[in-house]
Amino acid sequence: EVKEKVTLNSQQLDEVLACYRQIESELRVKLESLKSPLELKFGRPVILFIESRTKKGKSLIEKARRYDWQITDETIHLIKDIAGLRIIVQHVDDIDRIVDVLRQRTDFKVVDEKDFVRSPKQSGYRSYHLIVQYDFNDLKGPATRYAEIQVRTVGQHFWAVLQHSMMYKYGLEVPGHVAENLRLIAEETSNMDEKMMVMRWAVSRELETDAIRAYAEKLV
Ligand code: 0O2
Repeated sequence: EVKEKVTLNSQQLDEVLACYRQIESELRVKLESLKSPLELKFGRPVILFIESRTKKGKSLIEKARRYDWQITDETIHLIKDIAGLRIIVQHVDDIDRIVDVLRQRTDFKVVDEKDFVRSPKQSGYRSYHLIVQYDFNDLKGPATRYAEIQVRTVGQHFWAVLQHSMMYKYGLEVPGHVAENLRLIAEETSNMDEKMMVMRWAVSRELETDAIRAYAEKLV
């Protein structure tokens, strides 16, 4: 029943996924390359690490089924997160810095943005998501494809990794109190992120006002 939705044979699907793995590795090099200049500019490692993945055929087919999509060799490229990359930064205000840098690139183009930092998901999930349009060359020649880049703090990452392994995508019926507690923990994590950022302001002198000094002294 699932297979009927997919009019690609498994060799064609493998070829498509191989192209997205190429895109993943090309974009990864570009994002990794931002680390050194940012560290030099801000005097600290703004980007802690980068993660990336190309969706597995199985999870692509599941996604197509969820949305009731027909997957052909053309429509498969409308799925914009087959190649996904994640930038883990130190502080919440680093997210906007990275997003600004990404918006200015001419080797890919930001075509969509979702700000789950200022508008967290119902689950409590926080991250900044961008869809980029990327021109590249595969064995058949030039092509334009999409990829997703997520930007999040190490605090947001801590929450997302543990929450994901507990519930996300497993289709488990999660008891209401667990979901509610996870949401509260996301809130606490976000408060810690903010306190850490204020501590950085307090020690770095990049922002030095009486209000920040007073706030930093009060925080525990
Ligand atoms: P994985 O394992 O990271 O590859 P959709 O793409 O349709 O599932 P939507 O809302 O259209 O969802 O796209 P969105 O929200 O921009 O991106 C979905 C991705 O965000 C997920 O990718 C996760 O990486 C992440 N995400 C969204 N909500 C949550 C959440 O509640 N908890 C955690 N831990 N991560 C979340 P994938 O491909 O589903 O998963």
